[in-house]
Amino acid sequence: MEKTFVCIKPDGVQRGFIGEIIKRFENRGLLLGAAKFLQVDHAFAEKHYAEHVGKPFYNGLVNYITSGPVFAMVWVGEDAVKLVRQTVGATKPAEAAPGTIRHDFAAKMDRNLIHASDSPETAEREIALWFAPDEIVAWHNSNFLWSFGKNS
Ligand code: 3AN
Repeated sequence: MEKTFVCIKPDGVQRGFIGEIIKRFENRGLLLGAAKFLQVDHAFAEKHYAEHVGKPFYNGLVNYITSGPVFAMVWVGEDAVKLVRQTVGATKPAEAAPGTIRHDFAAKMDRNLIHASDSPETAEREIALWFAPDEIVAWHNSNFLWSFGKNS
């Protein structure tokens, strides 16, 4: 099953959306694989945002994600990367579809609440950066096949 990385950024934590956001992924049928609440430092944030080095908004991104605690998670399911990106919504909240997290809880890109991996390859890299292998729990809840079962 595909895994993806999700991080509720400092604004999402401060504004009290951890529970709402977890609920949306649970509602989608995805399975929680790992979770932790932590404050990241600049060196760690630079690793996370390595692909954005040199862009004009890079320093702002690092400052933003280090400005308070974050809630990091792994979510599991078939096509988990795509499902999660769809539930998160477009990078710019003004362009995010109604019903998405960024539409429903955010107003501007600099405070877009949440990060989610944009491809399975990125997900692998980000999960390995944020979680040790033994922090990822391999389990299935009893509903898993009601969300990801295949008709035969
Ligand atoms: P997403 O978070 O939707 O995957 P990315 O990975 O393209 O978006 O960008 C990472 C973060 O960088 C975004 N969440 C956004 O806050 C910021 N960002 C992306 N493009 C810009 C831009 N043109 N100007 C300012 N900030 C940006």
